[in-house]
Amino acid sequence: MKKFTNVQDIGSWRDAVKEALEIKNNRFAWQHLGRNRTLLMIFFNSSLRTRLSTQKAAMNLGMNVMVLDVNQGAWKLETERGVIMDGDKAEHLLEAIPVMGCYCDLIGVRSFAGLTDRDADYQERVISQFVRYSGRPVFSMEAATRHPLQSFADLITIEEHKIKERPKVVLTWAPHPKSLPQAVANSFCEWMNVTDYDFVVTHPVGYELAPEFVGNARVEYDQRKAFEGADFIYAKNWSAYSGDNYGKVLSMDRSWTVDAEKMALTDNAYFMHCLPVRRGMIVTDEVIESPRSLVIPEAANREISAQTVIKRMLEDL
Ligand code: AN0
Ligand code: CP
Repeated sequence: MKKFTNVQDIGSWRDAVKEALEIKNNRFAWQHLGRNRTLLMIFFNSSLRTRLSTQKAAMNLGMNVMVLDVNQGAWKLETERGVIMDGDKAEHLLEAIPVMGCYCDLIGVRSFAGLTDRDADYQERVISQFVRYSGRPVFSMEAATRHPLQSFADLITIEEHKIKERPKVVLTWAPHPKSLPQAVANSFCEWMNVTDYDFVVTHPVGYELAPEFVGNARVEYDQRKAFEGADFIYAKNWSAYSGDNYGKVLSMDRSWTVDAEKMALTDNAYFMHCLPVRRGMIVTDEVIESPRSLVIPEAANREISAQTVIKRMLEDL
């Protein structure tokens, strides 16, 4: 594997989950692959899970790991070509990327959407420059429009817990005080849409996601109706995608918070969220602490999704 930025890059999802579960059962069996190999993780944004799980995954494979927090101690990077660099940015990505490529064998990049210029975000300008100019295999640790390591971990978690061949999986918008990217929701849609699950998306009017991500999913504006008979409830906030409202918070309506009364409409569904989560806004304490909450196993599977991707990249070096 030379690149991991979207669901297509993983190939067969069933083979990928099978391989992930083999790795989970024997995570130190491929230590030889990473010997004398170096992973460079580059963060333009904060992280807890991605940072720790990806480093752990690389260490399980015997790799050395270097981490660069671009906003803490590195030169401020210009990302647009053709600008006169007379401001506060001391270095251009077009030099920084090939330089970083010189010091490592694989690169992981986290670079969130800016949420001001929709076209720029949806063209994935930052991660695509890493793919093009680093000379190394590159994987996304959440880019502007997708978070594939998260979605892969979510898929593994659903496969481990489902009791029906075709479970009903519901992605629900939930309120949050800050503008958040659509990346986690987009990516979850993209990964659910390659499975044969019964997949439903529910959100208030105005929070429609990009049609290329929604695909053939059923969109249901009535959250309670969407929850009926569900096997998995996947909560996430995202800011508006549509037109002039791009990146805006249109509503903080707490009637969309996932609570026990709404979970009672489901078929004893599991609750999922990628974390970090705001209690009282996205979900009540009662639901996230209940035995049906999968948030911790889901986070644990981030190590496994990362290890599967890194293993495949090492095998192809
Ligand atoms: C980020 C987001 O919504 O994309 C990261 C989630 C994994 N969340 C926050 O910034 C709170
Ligand atoms: N779920 C996730 O990606 O968490 P972090 O932002 O803490 O890495």
